Amino acid sequence: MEKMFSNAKNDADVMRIVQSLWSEYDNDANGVLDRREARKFVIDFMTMIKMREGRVSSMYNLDNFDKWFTEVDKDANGTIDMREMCNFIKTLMRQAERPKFFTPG
Ligand SMILES: [Ca+2]
Ligand SMILES: [Ca+2]
Repeated sequence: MEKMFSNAKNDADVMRIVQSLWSEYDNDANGVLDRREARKFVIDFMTMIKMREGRVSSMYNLDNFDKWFTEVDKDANGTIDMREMCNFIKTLMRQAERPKFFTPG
């Protein structure tokens, strides 16, 4: 997973990665992540960021999972779709102070 995201260079890459990972987390295959499914995604994603950056913004700490979920679930329908997840990841990448989240070239 880390390797995939470190190779992401643009929005289309992010979308492609999210699509390829989706089935791994969408256990009931209904096309969206509910809270339980999203939690697993967040745990994996945050573990990756932590290994990379040595820290995680408190916003993305699992203690704040409910806050995170509300933030990412833009249309507030209780599930996270691919578009919402992509927006979250892109925002996170833009917010990263150090651009090393992206591997140059
Ligand atoms: Ca699902
Ligand atoms: Ca939603």
